Order: sequence, then structure tokens, then C-alpha cells
Amino acid sequence: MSADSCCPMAREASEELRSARRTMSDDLWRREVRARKRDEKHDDDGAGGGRPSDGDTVIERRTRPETRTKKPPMYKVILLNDDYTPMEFVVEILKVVFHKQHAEATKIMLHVHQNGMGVAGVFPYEIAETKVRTVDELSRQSEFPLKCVMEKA
Ligand code: TYC
Repeated sequence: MSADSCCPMAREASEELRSARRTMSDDLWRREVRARKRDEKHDDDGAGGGRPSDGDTVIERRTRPETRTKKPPMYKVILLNDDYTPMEFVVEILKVVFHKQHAEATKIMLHVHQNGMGVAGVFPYEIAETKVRTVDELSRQSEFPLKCVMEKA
């Protein structure tokens, strides 16, 4: 015995299906059948929620949010050592441009002095670019050869 011959709800549903089939293009119909199969598989909460539909328009159910926030690529700003820039000036740069505390700024400056280079901070591209430009500008104004570069983190 078929389901629609036994209960009025099932009969109504299959009439709705037949009428939908008459009015739909083959492509739309195939999508509808696929969507119904999907619903049967997922709609097991017993609440009878089902897939929302609006006449002939098939409303696709989204499985993930439309917009996903992506982290920006980060860039290291690297200070380079030289023989002429005073240590105090480098410490000031680290405090003013990179917002380091005095002790941390001194530690980074000494690391650069001893190792040739060191990371002053890690930032998204445009911020890193601005930091590099600011260091260049301040060093140039004070006539020191201090340089820094950026590199993908
Ligand atoms: N080497 C410099 C000096 O002896 C100090 C210095 C440290 C310069 C760090 C640049 O990025 C630098 N005066």
C-alpha cells in the first residue's frame, strides 16, 4: 500500500509534489528532488520544520555563514644594525613607533646591535609599511642611517 493512499497528510504532500513537477523545469525539478532527499536525511528533529520554500522558488539551505572573517597576512618589521645610529635613538624609535616599554626597547636594541637585525613588531601589511616609512623619515630627519625592512611573518 502506498503512503498517500493511507493518510490524508501523505496524499496532500504527494499531490503537491505532482503539481510541482508539472510547473517546474527539469533542472528545477531535479534540484527540488535533491533538496527533499537532503531534508529527509537531516530533518530528524521531529519538529516538522523542513526546508523553507516559496512556491516554485527553491530556497537553498546554507551550511556555513555567507561571510567568513579571514585573518590578514602579517609582516615582521625588522630593524637593521649600523655603526653610527646612537643606541638611545634606536630605543626612542622602539618606544615611540613600536610602543615598547623602556626595558623591552633596550632589549630589542641590544639584540639588533649584537646580531645585526631584530624584530621590532609584527603587523598587517599597511601598518608594517607605515612603520617602516616612519622609521625612515625620523632617521633621515636626524641624519642617522638607521634602516628597517618588512618581511612576511
Ligand atoms: N650599533 C649601533 C651603535 O653601536 C646601535 C644600533 C642598534 C644601531 C640597533 C642600529 O638598529 C640598530 N651605536
